[in-house]
Amino acid sequence: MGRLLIVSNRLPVTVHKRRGHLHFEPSAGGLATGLSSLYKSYNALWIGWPGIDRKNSSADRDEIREKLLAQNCLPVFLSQREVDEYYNKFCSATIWPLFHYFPQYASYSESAWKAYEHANQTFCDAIVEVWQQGDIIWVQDFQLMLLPRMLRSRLQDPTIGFFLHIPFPSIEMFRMLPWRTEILEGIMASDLVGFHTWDYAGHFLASVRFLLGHESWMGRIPVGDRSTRVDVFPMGIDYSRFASAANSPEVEKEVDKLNESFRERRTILSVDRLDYTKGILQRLDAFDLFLDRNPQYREKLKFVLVVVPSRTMVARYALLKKQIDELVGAINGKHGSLRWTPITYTYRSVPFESLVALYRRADVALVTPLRDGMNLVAKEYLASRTDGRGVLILSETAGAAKELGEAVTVNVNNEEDLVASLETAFAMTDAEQGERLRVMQRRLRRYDVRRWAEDFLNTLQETASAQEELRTRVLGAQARRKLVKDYQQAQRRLLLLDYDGTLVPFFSRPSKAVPTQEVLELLSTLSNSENTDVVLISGRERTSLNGWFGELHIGMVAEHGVWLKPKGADDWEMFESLNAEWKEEVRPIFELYADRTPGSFVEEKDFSLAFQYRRSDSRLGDLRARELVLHLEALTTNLNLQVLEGSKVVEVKNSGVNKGRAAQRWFSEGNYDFILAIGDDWTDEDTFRALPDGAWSIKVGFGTTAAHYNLGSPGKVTTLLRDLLTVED
Ligand code: ADQ
Repeated sequence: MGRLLIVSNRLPVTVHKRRGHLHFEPSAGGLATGLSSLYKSYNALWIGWPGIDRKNSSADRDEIREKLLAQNCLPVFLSQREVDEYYNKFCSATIWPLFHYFPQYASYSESAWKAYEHANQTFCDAIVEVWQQGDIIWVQDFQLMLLPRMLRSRLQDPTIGFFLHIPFPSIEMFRMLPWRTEILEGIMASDLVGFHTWDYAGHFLASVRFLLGHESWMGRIPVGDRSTRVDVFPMGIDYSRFASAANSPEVEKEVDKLNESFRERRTILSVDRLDYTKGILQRLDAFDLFLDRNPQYREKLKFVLVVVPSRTMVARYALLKKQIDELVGAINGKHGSLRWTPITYTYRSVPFESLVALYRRADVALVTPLRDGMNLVAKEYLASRTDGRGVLILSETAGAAKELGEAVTVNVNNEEDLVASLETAFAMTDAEQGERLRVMQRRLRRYDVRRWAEDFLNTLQETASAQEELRTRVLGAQARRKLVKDYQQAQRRLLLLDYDGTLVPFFSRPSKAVPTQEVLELLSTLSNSENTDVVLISGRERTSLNGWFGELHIGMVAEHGVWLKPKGADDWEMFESLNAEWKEEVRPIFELYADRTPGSFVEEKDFSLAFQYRRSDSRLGDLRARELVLHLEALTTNLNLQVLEGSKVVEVKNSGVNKGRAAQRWFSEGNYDFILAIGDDWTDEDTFRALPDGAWSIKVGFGTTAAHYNLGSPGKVTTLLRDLLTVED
């Protein structure tokens, strides 16, 4: 296996220049702290910005590079101006607010977007320089959403994973972004896309479906000759680091100091990066109200508010800082006394041991972001409570709430709820605290940051191998040449061709899928070639096929094998005698589902009924289809009928009739030495399975199939058919 290239905006090491000397310090933030503890154990190279202006560092660049490389880090140098435009404007003032459901804070600037593109390009150049075949690239977060696509266009079949650490918002938010298509296409070039929760993954899939028109199947989105997998990996923490630090003498000493200063008082702790998404002001307001309502707690508790400076260059953050300062002052003024200051406020990064000591000393952790991708502070608090005490109050809108059901969860917009949660926390018995903690701790210990990374990387490897398999199944140049040669040298040929989705793409209404002139001419030329039989095997009813292809010298199969029309025959014949009385009973059920599903309709053929929902909202359509199938299965057990689910269609027909049995009629009668079957959906699988050895079979699109090869689209099928007719010199 090659190396692991981790790519993120910031390196886990930040470089500062003070009084002419370079200093290398660990970076802050969830991603850096999470991944840095484990990347050293992989054969990894971490690629990112070292946090120092390109201009300031120009003379020292070689030294920085060398020292960072010794720590397996490769710096990407950006100027302060580039960082201002790309990071402070586009990332922090466009993507961040929009993805956290603050559209009113989002600004849309073309020049910031250009800077974002340019920065992604700079990262791409740096990676292209060091990438070797076999290396795995793992791109992190919203600063680099265009990077996967850029890399795919420059490297030969790279393996790329992408993880988004912030929420992926609902389509109603995401569609507001002027560059939404570019962003989606950028991410979609990855082999694997990871999110913290199913909600985010679902929102992403909905945006891909709605804005790019790509459907997904079991978290896989096939596009062209590859597919993108979307999955959920809730990020964990370095659990044992926190748990063992909690009992260390250094932390013990820090806890003693805290005890001295807080004395017997109960403590509420909150720890955040300075950010409006973290709900710091709302939390303070709720604390104010809690003190109003609960005078018995006066002088008996302490609210420890720790805020780490962040994005201070962005005006909104500077304003938030001012608002927090003022509100803390106001609450302390209102409730405090000479002996007691209710809120202890720290605005700086806190050393690890002090942080763990705070976690250990806090009776309650108040983690109430308005919106948060995951929130690692909540998990760090739990891991540090080796003493089996402590209550976590957690906002429903933090990704972590999906895993931490035993926390006291709150709706942060409901101040009453927040106040009540504090009352609940203070009233909770030690036994209950311990019980809740133990369940959450067990989960966090198992799925720690190492498992998270391993899980992501294993899934990425699996996806890459599946991609490789897919590539080998695609009808490549060599197999194609052999197919054309076999066709041209054969004495008797049979072409079994499906129509919808194979010769023409799908349309929202089946009646619109009229054959193009090109398809008609191709079918005509092929069927007029010597010793060549062309058979159209379709699910459509006879009238459409007759209307479109009646003039051609070809064989036809309608309604998935119910009706056959041999070449040159005037009339259709029934494959075997069938009855359709069942339709009277089943039709009302179909109609009921169609009435309840806007955009759907019931298609009636001689021996089948179909619920077509390609034009419906696809989530509703899929749901109704599943309900309909269950309903029908119960009803049709005694009726010798089969229920089939296809691409946006549920169909009921007489059992025992299928395309494979119809196709057999042709190849068992003619003495063919070349047979080619092409189709795109489940009904064509019957044809593929029925084929004799040595026949060629091609599925249009990707996914599991009995066919030997895949082709990407109907356009590629027509090109292949044209190639059959082209004799090479
Ligand atoms: P962040 O928004 O940075 O991360 P979070 O997950 O809470 O948020 O991580 C913050 C990290 O910084 C924690 O490890 C914490 O210990 C540390 N920290 C916070 N305040 C500190 C202080 N004053 N001193 C020292 N350390 C401090 C983004 C997303 C999150 C997601 C993570 C990981 O916004 O939703 O959980 O990435 O994917």
